[in-house]
Amino acid sequence: MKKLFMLLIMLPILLGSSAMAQHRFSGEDGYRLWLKYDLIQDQSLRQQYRQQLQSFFIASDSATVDIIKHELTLASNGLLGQTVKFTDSVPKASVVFFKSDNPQLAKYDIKQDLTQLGQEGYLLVTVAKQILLIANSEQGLLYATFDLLRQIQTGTSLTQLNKKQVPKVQLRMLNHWDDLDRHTERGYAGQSIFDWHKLPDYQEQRYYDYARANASIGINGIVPNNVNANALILTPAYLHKVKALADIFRPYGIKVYLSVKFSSPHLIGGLENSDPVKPEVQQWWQDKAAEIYQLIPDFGGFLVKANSEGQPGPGDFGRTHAQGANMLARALKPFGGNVLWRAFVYAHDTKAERSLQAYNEFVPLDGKFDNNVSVQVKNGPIDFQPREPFSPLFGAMPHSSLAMEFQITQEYLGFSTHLAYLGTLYKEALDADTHSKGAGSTVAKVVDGSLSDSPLTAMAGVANIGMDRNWTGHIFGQANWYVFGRLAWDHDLSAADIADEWINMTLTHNKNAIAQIKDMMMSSREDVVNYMTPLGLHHLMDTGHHYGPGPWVDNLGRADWNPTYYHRADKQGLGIDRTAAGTNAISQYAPFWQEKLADPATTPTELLLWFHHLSWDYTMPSGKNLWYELVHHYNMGVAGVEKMQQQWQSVKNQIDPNQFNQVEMALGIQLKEAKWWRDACLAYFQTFSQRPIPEGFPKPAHDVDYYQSLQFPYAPGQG
Ligand code: BDP
Repeated sequence: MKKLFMLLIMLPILLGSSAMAQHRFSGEDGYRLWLKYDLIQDQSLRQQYRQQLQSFFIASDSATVDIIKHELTLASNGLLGQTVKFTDSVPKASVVFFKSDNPQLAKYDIKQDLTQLGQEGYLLVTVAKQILLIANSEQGLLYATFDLLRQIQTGTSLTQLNKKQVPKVQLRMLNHWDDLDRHTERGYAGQSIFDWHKLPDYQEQRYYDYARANASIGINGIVPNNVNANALILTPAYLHKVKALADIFRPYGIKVYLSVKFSSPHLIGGLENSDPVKPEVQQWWQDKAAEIYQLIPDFGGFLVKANSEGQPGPGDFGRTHAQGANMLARALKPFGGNVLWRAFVYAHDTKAERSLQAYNEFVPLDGKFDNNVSVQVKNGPIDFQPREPFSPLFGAMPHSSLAMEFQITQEYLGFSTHLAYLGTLYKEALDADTHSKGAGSTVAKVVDGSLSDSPLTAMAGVANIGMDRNWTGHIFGQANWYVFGRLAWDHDLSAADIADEWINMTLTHNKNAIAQIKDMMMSSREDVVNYMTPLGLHHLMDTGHHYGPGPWVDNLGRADWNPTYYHRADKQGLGIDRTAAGTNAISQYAPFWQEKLADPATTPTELLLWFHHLSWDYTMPSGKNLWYELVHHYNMGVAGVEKMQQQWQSVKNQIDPNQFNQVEMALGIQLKEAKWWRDACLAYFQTFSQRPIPEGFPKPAHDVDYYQSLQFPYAPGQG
């Protein structure tokens, strides 16, 4: 009886645990990113690679060479199931690593000017049956190693390699918006990976894995702390922690930079203020630079957010951005450091419409920045919206170095539950033609310096990395980290090809599945644009946390924080007039664009409401009116997510069950939120348009009051 009783008690528990077990998936947790090195399943391919990669010659000994050897060992064991063999004999080796000063290289007929490779470039070539990796530095050889491994991971033939790679941009950087207490501003993948409390003594394995992943895609600089900087980062205790990170990252070719607070001389130096023209302030920064370089001889430099969103800056003393930036640049110059000075500024006491302000402040300073300063410009004139035109600063400062700043973390594109491949966004911005020096003056050419011979070229991405087991929360967030690095290295690569590589290395080798997933990725960002901010709408998100829609918000401390400032919906129509009749933001673009953007008929449809306030009855290129097209676009966004769900189901058998399940759940959230965005925005805009939802489209599930009542006090990543 007692036994039966026990069994009755246990039964639900047993049943419960077996039911739970159904939801536990063993397998890939995503930690290995795109560097999985699982055994190649195609036996003949594996056999071929085993032949071609039998033994390696790599001269010299250093921490970077150790990393190369370790990587080759991991890859050979994993991908080929073959123990790696290093040999001393160049003729006998199947793979030879040559630094360009190696005399044995003379025996090969390499018809290339190796000086062109610079300090980071490399050749990856097959000569007879040998594979040669040639570079001027070990860092170049490390990049070549990862390239070779990428060829193998993606199943590419090694018999006729003939690659010459030189990065197009000098500084390829991740900017972490991580606070010293491990909160990550706009971070959706858990706490910061930088454990400042335990540094310098406790050095997480993650730091090494992070460095390795970055090196594999060519990232060579990181800023571990938030642009909304804490002055404490420059105190000796923290500098020792920074040194520990720099020591770990160095052999991977990664330099550490720091975000600094402009008022540091006052805050931690005890000076009366931080006015950049004061000799004692200049001296303070010079001493600080010397102190840093004593600890970190290859320190990268400073990233500065000044006179923006409440941050201190030279403007506090009536000085210009150039005066502030140059003061820091001169302190770093003797040691080879650089300043990345952000152009994301908009002031509360300025009357000019927000999209005009960065240009108004910076263009008059063109040519006034020292040559170790780069002005770091967000891709669009407002703020990392799902779609923006290119920032008019690109092309308008020919005598300054301009760095591109992209956001990898999806602050405005659904956090870490929405699948939005940003390769297409980055390419759209880089390929945009500024027409500043005639047709073909693309943003990419401004950024890589080829249009104006900038002395310093850089691309920065605001990281989406945190302590989540898979680093980025959403597995597809890894693709955004990946594509950022690949494009910073070579902006001529295509978003589709990079997606292909990433899927192959991360998710599956199955050709049909790759095609499906690539298709999902390539249209995903447009889906987000459609269900959040179609046709050039922007800044419709809710306040503070920026989670979900808030087009009705009109009561914030500053006019230009309100979504109503940007969409200007009224009984007549929708959109902000940035033509000469309105804010005249179009005047900041080259004449080619001014002419096009002045007229809605010649304005790109996807940016119509960015530049024009149009009547609800305005006839769109489709022949339908604006209201219809708006509803249509919001619904296309939702339909896009539904399609992604179907496509994902179709690849189920080709994907690790754990990863499949995670993405499936996230797509479920994405669909719910896409509908939420659509319904909330349309219900709200309908109060102005006074038109019914056109036939064939669903009506919003609730009224505006309902959507307006939703509160999310604990949404992650708040500033
Ligand atoms: C905004 C973010 C804010 C950042 C700011 C910046 O909401 O958290 O501090 O950009 O780039 O988009 O400085």
